Amino acid sequence: MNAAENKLFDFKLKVIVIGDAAVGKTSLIKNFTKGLSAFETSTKATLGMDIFTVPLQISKINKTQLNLWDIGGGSRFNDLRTTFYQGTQGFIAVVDVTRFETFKHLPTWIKEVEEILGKRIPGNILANKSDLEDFRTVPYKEIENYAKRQNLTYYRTSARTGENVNKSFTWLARKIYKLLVGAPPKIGVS
Ligand SMILES: Nc1nc2c(ncn2[C@@H]2O[C@H](COP(=O)(O)OP(=O)(O)OP(=O)(O)O)[C@@H](O)[C@H]2O)c(=O)[nH]1
Ligand SMILES: [Mg+2]
Repeated sequence: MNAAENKLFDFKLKVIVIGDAAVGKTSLIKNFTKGLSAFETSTKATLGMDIFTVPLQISKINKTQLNLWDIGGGSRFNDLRTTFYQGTQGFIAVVDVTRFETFKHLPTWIKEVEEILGKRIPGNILANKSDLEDFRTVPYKEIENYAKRQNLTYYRTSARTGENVNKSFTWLARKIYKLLVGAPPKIGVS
């Protein structure tokens, strides 16, 4: 990106998308950045990491760009992966509701981010593949309880139907944005 393009945005937000292999991270990002028609039933595993960039209309004053770092979930990227976490301002942790082990591994993913960054950052949990209700093995209540304990927000999503994809991604971007700009001043008479 050259200097002129750099000036186009007042805020650039970095969000990592994490979770086990094949939970649907890339599919969700593609749905968010390219729309429903981008869904593919057969996908290639992400090798290492990919970055997807999208402009967001969060405020009338500031132009914001969201950089989504799509982190390959395959275990062969274990060593490489954490180098991508530096400077991230938020995370989206994805679970595949048809594979219970992907939920079991969720705390490890979230802890890894906190350990690398040395602090808590805003994040949400996506219970993905909600369209595959007949094959669901993870009780939503368990995800909800875990999210509550961790003070995180959780959404049921589907990259296939688009359920809650926009809502969950923009919710996180807004949360990070608000933390960056601070709460707007209260106007009133004291
Ligand atoms: N039915 C359904 N299938 C999905 C959904 N999201 C992803 N998939 C499928 O799940 C498989 C894996 O999707 P990916 O998006 O490549 O998964 P990933 O998490 O990026 O995987 P890695 O890159 O290996 O970490 C593909 O066959 C997708 O079509 C969903 O919401 N519903
Ligand atoms: Mg992927």
